Amino acid sequence: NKKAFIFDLDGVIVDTAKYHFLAWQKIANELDIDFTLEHNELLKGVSRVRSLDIILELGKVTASQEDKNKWLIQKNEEYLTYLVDMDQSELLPGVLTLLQYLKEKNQPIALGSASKNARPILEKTGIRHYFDAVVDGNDVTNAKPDPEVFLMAAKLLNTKPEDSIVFEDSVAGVQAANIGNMTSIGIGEASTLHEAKYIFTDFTAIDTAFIEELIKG
Ligand code: B16
Ligand code: MG
Repeated sequence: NKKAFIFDLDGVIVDTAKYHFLAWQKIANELDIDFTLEHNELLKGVSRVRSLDIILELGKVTASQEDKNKWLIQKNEEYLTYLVDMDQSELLPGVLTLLQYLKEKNQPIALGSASKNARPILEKTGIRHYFDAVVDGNDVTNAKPDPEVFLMAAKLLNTKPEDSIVFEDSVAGVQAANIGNMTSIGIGEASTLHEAKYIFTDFTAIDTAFIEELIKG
């Protein structure tokens, strides 16, 4: 069967997770909310709006919609400052090699990201042309762990969910892939991503034999 290779963006293709963290931490500091790297795991793969709610819940802060909107804008403006100088050097190890390999093998490739900033990041890192379909936070209404973003990507590639392979760094994203009946591959720490079918620390740990198995499987 025809396969679909679906990549998450933040934390899988580029290390923007650290920029999201720094931008949120700035807001949290201003609100006197303790926000650590451990708390940040909860935000990975989660939409901007939901991320703010999680931070406010951590600090037991209730806020008006007006304040929330203000902080959401502030957070994104801060985040965007980290993207200004972004180029291909910020691609995570092994990403480009895998994209090139899949292209050579004529495998359909899609992006499935919660981020509304996904498209400019693909352009800046020079990898937009590898993707046959791009689905991001502008296209979906339901955030991960809802599988909507991955199901939409598979559909655009004319591939069945069970023939789709998802690369994810977040717990919510791995759950979304599993709920969507797709093969989940966790990129990161096994202790965090234990719900994934396969787990690798990064793309350099994946060999071509494994990819060939996925293509044939
Ligand atoms: P934005 P992904 C997600 O992207 C991030 O993991 C998450 O931390 C972020 O809050 C979300 O995108 C929304 O991003 O504020 O740029 O719209 O991991 O699904 O590629
Ligand atoms: Mg991610």
